[in-house]
Amino acid sequence: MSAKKRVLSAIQPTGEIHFGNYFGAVQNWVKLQEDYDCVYGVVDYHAMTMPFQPNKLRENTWSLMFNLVALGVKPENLFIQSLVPEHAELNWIFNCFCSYGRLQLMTQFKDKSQQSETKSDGFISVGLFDYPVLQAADILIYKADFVPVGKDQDQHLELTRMIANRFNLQVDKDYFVLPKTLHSDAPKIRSLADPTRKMSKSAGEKHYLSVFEEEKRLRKKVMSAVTDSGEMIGTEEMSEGVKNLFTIIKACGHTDVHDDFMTRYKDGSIRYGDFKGAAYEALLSLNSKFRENKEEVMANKKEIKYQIKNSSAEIRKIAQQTIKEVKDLTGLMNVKF
Ligand code: AQP
Repeated sequence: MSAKKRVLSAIQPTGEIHFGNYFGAVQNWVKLQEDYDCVYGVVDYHAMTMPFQPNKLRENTWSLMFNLVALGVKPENLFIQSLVPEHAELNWIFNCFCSYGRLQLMTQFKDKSQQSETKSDGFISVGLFDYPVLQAADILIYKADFVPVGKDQDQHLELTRMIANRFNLQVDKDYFVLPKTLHSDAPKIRSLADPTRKMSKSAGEKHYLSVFEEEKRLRKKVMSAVTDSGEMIGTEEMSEGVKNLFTIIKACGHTDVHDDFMTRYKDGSIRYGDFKGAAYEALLSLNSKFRENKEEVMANKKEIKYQIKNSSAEIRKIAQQTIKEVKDLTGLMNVKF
């Protein structure tokens, strides 16, 4: 067994990867691969919790895999959730360790159930309600020490620790590790069009920037970012829109540019047109690199698919061992694997 601490995180195959996903989570995933035993999932069971198209799900799953590899995630660290059905088995067991009342408090369910209701004739799936329990299973099945995610996942991570704790108490053993949340320096990237909300796909096209965004569209979206009317410049206050652009420039690694504009903000000489231009340049430097990587990845699609099928099978062995132990601890029937 590896002596390294384990990191687990996951992303849903629901479309493109945006810069919120990247700065909040995936950028960290890539960095952590150096020093940790990393397990990263494309969680297709989760993608079924909102209205979805069965004939698109597999395609979306592979497309997300290729995109993650283009961003620097190593294929050997990746797995596809539905190739590890033990997640669903542990989900059921955890349903019995999580109270209905606690699950009702999840704010993401409140937001997403409204979206689901609008999109599909008032239909809200039990899966959407139960999603955080499946997420707890995703994490705990690998006994992860750290979970790099964006700020929107804090409540779900708290629930995960609560489930682990309850399980440990009931079986009278410190069996599950209580995982720690890892935030990047940019745990909440906001929509450029409406900085009161987070950058997200479900809010609509203008509310997110794809990491592979076509250059012209990237420019248009960044140059039309909402800032403020200018009367806050030089004061202690900073509008969410301006703060967001500073965060983005820094997250792109353009620290000098960030510091220079911060000085200009403080002394009142900043011009938002130039500032947005700098944010665009910073994003473009990453975006161009990603688009280049993507071409290379797409030329090796077949090999990457093969690698990920193998890595899913390897990673599954960890999950199978956990399920075996959980069944022993809870009195469920076990057969030898
Ligand atoms: N705006 C964000 N800022 C920082 N981190 C973010 N994450 C998501 N949005 C932001 C983090 O990205 C990881 C993957 O999240 P997900 O699987 O929920 O991805 P998604 O469905 O593609 O995210 P969206 O676009 O935000 O979906 P909707 O609109 O459906 O809610 C997680 O670690 C998350 O914290």
